[in-house]
Formats: sequence, C-alpha cells, structure tokens
Amino acid sequence: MAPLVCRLHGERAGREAAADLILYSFRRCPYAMRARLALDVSGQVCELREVVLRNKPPAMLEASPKGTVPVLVLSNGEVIDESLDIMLWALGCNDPERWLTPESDSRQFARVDAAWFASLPLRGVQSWLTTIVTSERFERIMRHPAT
Ligand SMILES: N[C@@H](CCC(=O)N[C@@H](CS)C(=O)NCC(=O)O)C(=O)O
Repeated sequence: MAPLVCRLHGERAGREAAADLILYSFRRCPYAMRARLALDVSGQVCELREVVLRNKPPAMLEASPKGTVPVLVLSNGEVIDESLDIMLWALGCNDPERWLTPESDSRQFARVDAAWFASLPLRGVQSWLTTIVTSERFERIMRHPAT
C-alpha cells in the first residue's frame, strides 16, 4: 500500500505524490508534535509516517538506530533525529511567523503555572499561544493519521 502522505502545510491530508521529506512520527509524542508544528509553519510538505513505538519500521531504525521519534529524512538522505534540530532546520528554511525570534521565553511556563502565566503583563505572548493551540494548524498536526 502507498504510504500515507500528509500535507502538513496546506488544505489537504491524504494519499498524494511522494514528498521530498519523510517524517517518522507518533501523533501524541510531544517531541514529534513540536517537530510537526515547526515543519508546518515553515511550509514543508512531508510524507508523514505514523509509527507504532513498540513495532518501529526497519527503515526508520536504519535511518536512526536510536529509535526515537521524530525522525526527519531529507531528500539528500540526511537524517535529523532530534526534535529541536528538526525545528531549527525547518525554521532555518523558512520562519514566516518569527518563531526563532519570539518576544519572550515566558511562554514555556504557560502549562506549568497557568495562573502565573495569565497574570503576566504579556498580552502579546498570551494571545500568540492561545492562537497556536486553538488554531487550525494545531488541529491539523494533531489529527489522527487515519482520518
Ligand atoms: N530528545 C528526543 C526525544 C524523543 C523521544 O523521547 N521520543 C519518544 C516518544 S515521545 C520515543 O520515541 N521513545 C522511544 C520509545 O518509546 O520506544 C527528541 O527531542 O526528539
């Protein structure tokens, strides 16, 4: 069966022509989530290969023997197997929303102490974060691959 190709940036997800990038991912893995978000915001089109962690595909282990997701395989065969590096690679290609140059780093505490985060005089960051988690993009990168 042809691999499921997910257009991470765009309208559709479905079976399409092969993409230049392959992303081995696990939908609920936070590391894979952040990689998918950065790839999406940067406009990359990936072939999304959802992995069952207890039964990893041999091709993924061949690309990255350490066996964690996400793993991004570039068109030149280069492998990026750390989520932060995938984010930096994607945003280094294209960062239209300026994720690499945020106003403040305090957004990382939003989930740790929500009341404290809400009390900060950072309306721009708060509304930026709300925009992300309520966005169509977030919904898209969290969509179950089977749907
Ligand atoms: N430092 C890695 C951590 C990735 C990671 O630990 N992913 C977990 C899933 S959330 C994983 O693949 N674990 C391997 C396993 O459960 O077999 C990254 O940021 O990409």
